[in-house]
Amino acid sequence: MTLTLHLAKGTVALAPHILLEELGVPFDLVWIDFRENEQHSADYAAINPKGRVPVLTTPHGRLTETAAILNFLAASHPEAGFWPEDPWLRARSDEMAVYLASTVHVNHAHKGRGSRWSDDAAALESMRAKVTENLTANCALIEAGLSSGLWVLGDRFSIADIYLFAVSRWLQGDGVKIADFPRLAAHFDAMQARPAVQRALALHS
Ligand SMILES: N[C@@H](CCC(=O)N[C@@H](CS)C(=O)NCC(=O)O)C(=O)O
Repeated sequence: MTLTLHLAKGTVALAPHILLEELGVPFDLVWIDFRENEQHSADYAAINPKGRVPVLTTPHGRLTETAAILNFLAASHPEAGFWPEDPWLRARSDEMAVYLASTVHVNHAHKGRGSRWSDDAAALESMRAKVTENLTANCALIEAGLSSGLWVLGDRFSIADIYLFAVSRWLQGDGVKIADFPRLAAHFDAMQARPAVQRALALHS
């Protein structure tokens, strides 16, 4: 049984897609059409009751949550070295992943997915109004954390870089100028230059 990734364009599911390309393992893609709200269809609920992407179907079963999927894939292919064995480096990679999942992604969602938190039009507008400010503050912290080298772990490429890139692609649309964060901008450019990233991106335009 090969791996199957359920994904949608412009989403965080780009991260596991890139990792599958980086690893060079066989995989299938199943695209979910957000314009048709397919993520909330009954058929998709049978695949992921959370109504979100990504989902990775593996020989063990289905897995949700970007960080868990990245960890699983990277740990299943230790030869690639994308999730270091060293406990400190592994924790630093997780530190970035957890920050992206729990804080940055959630701040981004306040622009287009505010109805998760409120039905009140004024509250939705108020949430949207904070998005650029919140993400700018998040980027300042990430920028400071990139001080030891090009990658999140300094000179070592890891799954944290893939995750950071997928989230960084939202910045422009959220009103954040990545050029104001030179290390983050250099990270973005370096990611875009990777052949595996280009192969994945070609399907997301
Ligand atoms: N915590 C989840 C969040 C996944 C998530 O929110 N994905 C978004 C796309 S970026 C989604 O599927 N949204 C669909 C919706 O809210 O209807 C993860 O990190 O994988």
